[in-house]
Amino acid sequence: MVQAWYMDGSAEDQRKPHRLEPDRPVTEQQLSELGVHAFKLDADSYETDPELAKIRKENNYSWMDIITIHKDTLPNYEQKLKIFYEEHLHLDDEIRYVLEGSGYFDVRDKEERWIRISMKKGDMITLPAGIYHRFTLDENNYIKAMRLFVGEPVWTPYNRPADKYDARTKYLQFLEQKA
Ligand code: KMT
Ligand code: NI
Repeated sequence: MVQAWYMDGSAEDQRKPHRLEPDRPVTEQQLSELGVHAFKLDADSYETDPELAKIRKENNYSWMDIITIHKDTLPNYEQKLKIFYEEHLHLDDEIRYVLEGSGYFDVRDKEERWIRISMKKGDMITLPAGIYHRFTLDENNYIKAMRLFVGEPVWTPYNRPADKYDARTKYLQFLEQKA
């Protein structure tokens, strides 16, 4: 099961865990109420894994690439990390599958509190269109992840505030109907 927890408010290094004290863990059930879904797959066999093939087929994740985030491999590393950590949303789902290394996806809950999701090798996550979120490396400073998309990818992040978009309105309606 993916590990997730409420964050503290400290401005310390974003790569640190920032666990609230006392600890407030977040379950996969709580994440799914926010429209966030986490799965575990066998990352060593991603090239031939029938489970991954099934997920891609059932969800029309026709497009994929692999991104390696490390200071020696990613062009404009520092700048990209800054962009990833700006609170933003997308007009489409964000789907990531960790093949190596690790990192954190932070998502806002219904009361706008930050939840930190620890993503390690084998973890797949789907963030719904319209959810405010951000990404950071952790203290290992390395992640290799598959990015999946339905059709031709559009990566545009809309930094908060981005409330005028249809994807945001729809996401808020989804939360309402869950409440
Ligand atoms: C994103 O959109 O925030 C990213 O692609 C982050 C890196 S994927 C682990
Ligand atoms: Ni994003």
